Amino acid sequence: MRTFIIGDIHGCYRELSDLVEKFGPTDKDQIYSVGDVINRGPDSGRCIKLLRDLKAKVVMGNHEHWYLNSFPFTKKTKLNENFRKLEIEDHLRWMYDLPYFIETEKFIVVHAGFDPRKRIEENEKDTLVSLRMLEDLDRPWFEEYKGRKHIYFGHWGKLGLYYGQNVTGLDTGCVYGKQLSGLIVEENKLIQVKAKKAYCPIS
Ligand SMILES: [Mn+2]
Repeated sequence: MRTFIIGDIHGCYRELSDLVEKFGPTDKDQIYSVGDVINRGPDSGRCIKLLRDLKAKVVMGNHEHWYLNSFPFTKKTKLNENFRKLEIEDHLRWMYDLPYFIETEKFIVVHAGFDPRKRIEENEKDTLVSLRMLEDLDRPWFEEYKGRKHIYFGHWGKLGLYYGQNVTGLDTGCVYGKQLSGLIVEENKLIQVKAKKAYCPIS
Protein backbone atom coordinates (compact mmCIF):
# COMPACT_ATOMS: atom_id res chain seq x y z
CA MET A 1 0.00 0.00 0.00
CA ARG A 2 1.15 3.50 -0.87
CA THR A 3 0.05 6.77 0.68
CA PHE A 4 -0.15 9.77 -1.66
CA ILE A 5 -0.67 13.23 -0.14
CA ILE A 6 -1.65 16.05 -2.50
CA GLY A 7 -1.10 19.78 -1.86
CA ASP A 8 -3.52 22.69 -2.45
CA ILE A 9 -5.54 22.11 -5.64
CA HIS A 10 -7.82 25.18 -5.84
CA GLY A 11 -9.94 23.92 -8.72
CA CYS A 12 -7.03 22.98 -10.98
CA TYR A 13 -8.75 19.89 -12.38
CA ARG A 14 -6.50 19.18 -15.36
CA GLU A 15 -3.40 19.32 -13.20
CA LEU A 16 -5.07 17.13 -10.56
CA SER A 17 -6.07 14.48 -13.06
CA ASP A 18 -2.57 14.53 -14.58
CA LEU A 19 -1.01 14.18 -11.13
CA VAL A 20 -3.24 11.24 -10.22
CA GLU A 21 -2.43 9.59 -13.55
CA LYS A 22 1.31 9.99 -12.88
CA PHE A 23 0.83 8.39 -9.47
CA GLY A 24 -1.25 5.57 -10.94
CA PRO A 25 -3.29 4.52 -7.91
CA THR A 26 -4.32 0.92 -7.32
CA ASP A 27 -7.14 -0.22 -5.02
CA LYS A 28 -4.62 -0.73 -2.25
CA ASP A 29 -3.32 2.84 -2.27
CA GLN A 30 -4.75 5.71 -0.23
CA ILE A 31 -4.85 9.28 -1.47
CA TYR A 32 -5.06 12.26 0.91
CA SER A 33 -5.59 15.96 0.22
CA VAL A 34 -4.46 18.77 2.50
CA GLY A 35 -7.61 20.75 1.65
CA ASP A 36 -8.33 23.92 -0.36
CA VAL A 37 -9.64 21.71 -3.14
CA ILE A 38 -11.94 24.53 -4.27
CA ASN A 39 -11.98 28.18 -5.36
CA ARG A 40 -9.69 30.50 -7.35
CA GLY A 41 -9.12 27.96 -10.14
CA PRO A 42 -11.37 26.86 -12.99
CA ASP A 43 -13.09 23.64 -11.95
CA SER A 44 -13.74 23.04 -8.28
CA GLY A 45 -16.68 20.68 -8.73
CA ARG A 46 -14.76 18.24 -10.91
CA CYS A 47 -11.85 18.25 -8.46
CA ILE A 48 -14.18 17.21 -5.65
CA LYS A 49 -15.83 14.58 -7.81
CA LEU A 50 -12.48 13.05 -8.78
CA LEU A 51 -11.29 12.94 -5.16
CA ARG A 52 -14.58 11.36 -4.10
CA ASP A 53 -14.37 8.78 -6.89
CA LEU A 54 -10.86 7.94 -5.71
CA LYS A 55 -12.08 7.64 -2.10
CA ALA A 56 -9.47 10.20 -1.11
CA LYS A 57 -9.34 11.37 2.50
CA VAL A 58 -9.55 15.14 2.50
CA VAL A 59 -9.16 17.62 5.35
CA MET A 60 -10.97 20.94 5.58
CA GLY A 61 -9.17 23.93 4.08
CA ASN A 62 -9.92 27.57 4.81
CA HIS A 63 -11.70 27.83 1.46
CA GLU A 64 -14.08 24.95 2.23
CA HIS A 65 -14.52 26.29 5.77
CA TRP A 66 -15.35 29.74 4.40
CA TYR A 67 -17.67 28.35 1.74
CA LEU A 68 -19.67 26.34 4.25
CA ASN A 69 -19.89 29.28 6.62
CA SER A 70 -21.22 31.47 3.78
CA PHE A 71 -23.81 29.02 2.50
CA PRO A 72 -26.65 29.42 1.62
CA PHE A 73 -25.67 32.50 -0.33
CA THR A 74 -28.02 35.45 -0.31
CA LYS A 75 -27.89 38.74 -2.14
CA LYS A 76 -26.20 40.16 0.90
CA THR A 77 -23.42 37.58 0.99
CA LYS A 78 -20.29 39.55 0.31
CA LEU A 79 -18.41 37.18 -1.91
CA ASN A 80 -17.06 37.51 -5.37
CA GLU A 81 -18.98 36.04 -8.27
CA ASN A 82 -16.47 33.27 -8.84
CA PHE A 83 -17.06 31.97 -5.38
CA ARG A 84 -20.83 32.08 -5.71
CA LYS A 85 -20.73 30.23 -8.99
CA LEU A 86 -18.80 27.21 -7.76
CA GLU A 87 -20.95 24.33 -8.92
CA ILE A 88 -20.40 22.24 -5.88
CA GLU A 89 -23.77 22.15 -4.21
CA ASP A 90 -24.01 18.41 -4.93
CA HIS A 91 -20.96 18.03 -2.77
CA LEU A 92 -22.04 20.12 0.21
CA ARG A 93 -22.95 17.15 2.40
CA TRP A 94 -19.54 15.64 1.74
CA MET A 95 -17.87 18.94 2.48
CA TYR A 96 -19.65 19.42 5.79
CA ASP A 97 -18.28 16.08 6.95
CA LEU A 98 -14.63 16.87 6.21
CA PRO A 99 -12.43 16.53 9.29
CA TYR A 100 -10.19 19.42 10.37
CA PHE A 101 -7.27 17.03 10.68
CA ILE A 102 -6.59 13.33 10.13
CA GLU A 103 -4.26 11.45 12.45
CA THR A 104 -2.88 8.00 11.68
CA GLU A 105 -0.31 5.85 13.50
CA LYS A 106 2.51 7.62 11.69
CA PHE A 107 1.37 11.04 10.54
CA ILE A 108 -1.11 13.89 10.73
CA VAL A 109 -2.64 15.77 7.80
CA VAL A 110 -3.90 19.30 8.48
CA HIS A 111 -4.58 22.19 6.11
CA ALA A 112 -2.55 25.01 7.68
CA GLY A 113 -1.08 23.88 10.98
CA PHE A 114 -1.63 24.11 14.71
CA ASP A 115 -0.04 25.57 17.80
CA PRO A 116 2.14 22.66 18.95
CA ARG A 117 2.21 23.97 22.51
CA LYS A 118 -1.31 22.57 22.73
CA ARG A 119 -2.65 19.23 21.59
CA ILE A 120 -3.95 19.42 18.06
CA GLU A 121 -7.50 18.68 19.18
CA GLU A 122 -7.32 21.66 21.53
CA ASN A 123 -6.67 24.06 18.65
CA GLU A 124 -9.57 26.07 17.21
CA LYS A 125 -10.96 25.09 13.82
CA ASP A 126 -10.03 28.55 12.50
CA THR A 127 -6.44 27.92 13.58
CA LEU A 128 -6.23 24.53 11.88
CA VAL A 129 -7.29 26.02 8.55
CA SER A 130 -5.36 29.30 8.67
CA LEU A 131 -2.32 29.35 10.97
CA ARG A 132 1.07 30.29 9.58
CA MET A 133 2.94 32.27 12.22
CA LEU A 134 2.82 31.94 15.99
CA GLU A 135 2.31 35.64 16.58
CA ASP A 136 3.73 35.76 20.09
CA LEU A 137 6.96 34.06 19.00
CA ASP A 138 7.08 35.60 15.51
CA ARG A 139 7.98 32.18 14.15
CA PRO A 140 6.25 29.69 11.85
CA TRP A 141 4.21 27.18 13.86
CA PHE A 142 6.23 24.19 12.64
CA GLU A 143 9.48 25.49 14.12
CA GLU A 144 7.95 24.79 17.52
CA TYR A 145 6.80 21.30 16.58
CA LYS A 146 8.81 18.59 18.31
CA GLY A 147 6.36 15.71 17.92
CA ARG A 148 7.09 12.22 16.70
CA LYS A 149 4.38 12.04 14.05
CA HIS A 150 5.12 13.64 10.71
CA ILE A 151 2.86 16.58 9.81
CA TYR A 152 1.75 17.14 6.21
CA PHE A 153 0.23 20.55 5.52
CA GLY A 154 -0.55 23.08 2.80
CA HIS A 155 -1.90 26.64 2.82
CA TRP A 156 1.44 28.40 2.50
CA GLY A 157 2.00 28.91 -1.23
CA LYS A 158 4.71 31.50 -0.72
CA LEU A 159 6.66 29.05 1.43
CA GLY A 160 6.31 26.48 -1.35
CA LEU A 161 7.61 22.96 -1.00
CA TYR A 162 8.99 22.73 2.51
CA TYR A 163 10.84 19.90 4.23
CA GLY A 164 11.40 20.56 7.93
CA GLN A 165 11.85 18.59 11.14
CA ASN A 166 8.98 16.08 10.91
CA VAL A 167 6.93 18.48 8.78
CA THR A 168 6.33 18.73 5.04
CA GLY A 169 4.60 21.65 3.31
CA LEU A 170 2.97 20.74 0.02
CA ASP A 171 1.31 23.94 -1.26
CA THR A 172 3.34 24.70 -4.36
CA GLY A 173 0.98 27.34 -5.80
CA CYS A 174 -0.56 25.51 -8.76
CA VAL A 175 -3.39 28.03 -9.14
CA TYR A 176 -0.78 30.81 -9.35
CA GLY A 177 0.89 29.09 -12.29
CA LYS A 178 3.49 27.07 -10.40
CA GLN A 179 3.16 23.36 -9.59
CA LEU A 180 0.74 20.85 -8.14
CA SER A 181 2.60 18.45 -5.84
CA GLY A 182 1.95 15.06 -4.33
CA LEU A 183 4.18 12.98 -2.10
CA ILE A 184 4.34 9.19 -1.98
CA VAL A 185 5.05 8.80 1.73
CA GLU A 186 6.51 5.28 1.80
CA GLU A 187 8.94 6.04 -1.03
CA ASN A 188 9.58 9.66 0.00
CA LYS A 189 8.98 10.43 -3.66
CA LEU A 190 7.62 13.74 -4.88
CA ILE A 191 5.51 13.93 -8.02
CA GLN A 192 4.80 17.33 -9.58
CA VAL A 193 2.72 18.64 -12.45
CA LYS A 194 3.32 22.07 -13.89
CA ALA A 195 0.29 24.39 -13.98
CA LYS A 196 -1.16 24.84 -17.48
CA LYS A 197 -1.42 28.55 -16.71
CA ALA A 198 -1.69 31.09 -13.90
CA TYR A 199 -5.41 31.06 -13.09
CA CYS A 200 -5.19 33.70 -10.45
CA PRO A 201 -2.78 36.53 -9.54
CA ILE A 202 -0.79 35.90 -6.38
CA SER A 203 -2.69 37.54 -3.56
MN1 LIG B 1 -5.46 27.67 2.43
